[in-house]
Amino acid sequence: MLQRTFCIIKPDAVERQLVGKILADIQAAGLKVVAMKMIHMTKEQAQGFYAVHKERPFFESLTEYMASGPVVCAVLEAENAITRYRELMGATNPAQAAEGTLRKKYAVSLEANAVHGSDAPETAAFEMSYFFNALEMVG
Ligand code: IDP
Ligand code: MG
Repeated sequence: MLQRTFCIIKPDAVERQLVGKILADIQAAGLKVVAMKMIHMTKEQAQGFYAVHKERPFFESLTEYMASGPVVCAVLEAENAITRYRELMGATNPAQAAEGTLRKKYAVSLEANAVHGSDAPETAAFEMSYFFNALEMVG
């Protein structure tokens, strides 16, 4: 099933000039970029994006971090894009991420873990529409 998923290259990775490397890995894995932009979120925008986590103890720190610098948002398209991109990202905690995954290669901590990816079709739909309108997605 041709599917779309939502990706963020997080502030720590943008700061360390890893955008090109991460996009190269994403494309090498067969995921096609169909929308992309760089933004610097406000704290409120980060809180809205991560609203699903608002009761979690790390919510305050996470949203502060996501608003701490620019990020690159993208929509990726492929067969089974959601699962494939989650596999490419690796485990949330880079200490547990498998060899070759984006988080193993590029993350610095559990919070500053380089990349975001949607975890299900419903979250992918919400996340894409949070940052992109239909005119901004090609194909
Ligand atoms: P995911 O990004 O792998 O889907 P989630 O559980 O959805 O992981 O958590 C969202 C983000 O919140 C993580 O990517 C990470 O940046 C941060 N995070 C998750 N758990 C913790 C924690 O225990 N401490 C600090 N930050 C966390
Ligand atoms: Mg998640």
